[in-house]
Amino acid sequence: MPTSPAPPELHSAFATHFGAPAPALFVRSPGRINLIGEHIDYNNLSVLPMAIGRHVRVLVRPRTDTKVRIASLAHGFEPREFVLSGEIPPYPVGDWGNYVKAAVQALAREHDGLLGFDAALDSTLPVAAGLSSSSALVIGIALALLGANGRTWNPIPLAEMMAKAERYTGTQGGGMDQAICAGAVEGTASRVDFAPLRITPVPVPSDWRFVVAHSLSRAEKSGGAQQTYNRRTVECREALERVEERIGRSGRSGSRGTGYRGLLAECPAAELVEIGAEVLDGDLLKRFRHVVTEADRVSRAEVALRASDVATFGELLSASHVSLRDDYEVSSPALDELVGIAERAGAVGARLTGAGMGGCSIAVAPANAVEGVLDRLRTEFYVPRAPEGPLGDHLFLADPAGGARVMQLD
Ligand code: NG1
Repeated sequence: MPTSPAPPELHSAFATHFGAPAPALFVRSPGRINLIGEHIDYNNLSVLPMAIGRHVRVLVRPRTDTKVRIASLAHGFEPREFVLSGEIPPYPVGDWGNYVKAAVQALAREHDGLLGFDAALDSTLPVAAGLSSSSALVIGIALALLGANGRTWNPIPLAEMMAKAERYTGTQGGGMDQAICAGAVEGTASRVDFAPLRITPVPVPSDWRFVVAHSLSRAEKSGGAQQTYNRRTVECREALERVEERIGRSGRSGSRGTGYRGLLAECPAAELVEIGAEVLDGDLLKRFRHVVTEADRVSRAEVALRASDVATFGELLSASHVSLRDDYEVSSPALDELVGIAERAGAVGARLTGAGMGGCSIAVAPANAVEGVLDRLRTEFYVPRAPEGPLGDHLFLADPAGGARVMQLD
């Protein structure tokens, strides 16, 4: 067999499901950690994610009709088959095949004459872990379909299209994950700006280390976490409307209709928090305070990253976690514990990453302190819980990786 960048077990799975001839394309689509800027992308505020070297991997063979057949190596993900069109009826809510349909339907609406494909896929990303396995799948499928049809693609328009497309699955998500997955540059994190989408690579200093630690509970965005997530998007809108009304009345107009970004362009975050406290209370005040202070932390974190100032960067990460825990209320006891252990073990900062409500934490540490952090997480969190599978599935270092790619096989 000629050498292939795809693992042999994926080739075997493809042959078992679909027989000869061999697949023609291999797609690799990365997950991400979000360094900072959590739950603000859907408010059109900038975020700072980094693609990592764990991927959804797809072997693809073009078809001469409009069928899409797909098999996953992951346990519990049954094969799926449907016909490509601009109106694809969804599977029941929570079915993994809806991520496949989301990408295919969106592209079928945009491009005439697309034909289907057969594909086998696997993933080196933990599922429902806040590492964006869902968008890695959506972008991976989009590239499989485009590649199978010999179409070219550009990261920005593809990411914009797929951010909208993924809402087919029922989550009213922002566009961070699709953007970093499609547009990441190796060795860098990216500042992602929205409306219009822009991706600006920011180099990651070579002696910074990012520790990813799974809380061992899933952030099931196709289940209860989806309702919480969607409710937060509504709460953010309500809080914004009330503050805009107030600012309009007090003569600070110009911000009406321009959203959180407009507010932050006119007022420093600290002042906005004070204004918010006059017109909001309870949950809405808390959500508002998280959004505006998190946006401010993103700007400062980008400056710290560019200046290789790991101490300031770490402080901002830890402050972000406190805000997500207390004001946005999307942490969990296990995530708080992971963050606490990492900080006590010498990480300069730590926080939950992604949507929260389970999933992973990240910690940042200088290279010379990282072994201590890994060791304490292992002994204090994982050893007592004895999770199934190798420890490296739950606790690992993340390096800044490049974006999704399509490779032709010989
Ligand atoms: P994850 O962690 O992949 O569930 C979700 C959203 C992001 C962003 C983060 C919170 C999707 C596909 N992803 O990510 O847009 O809002 O939560 O910052 O909805």
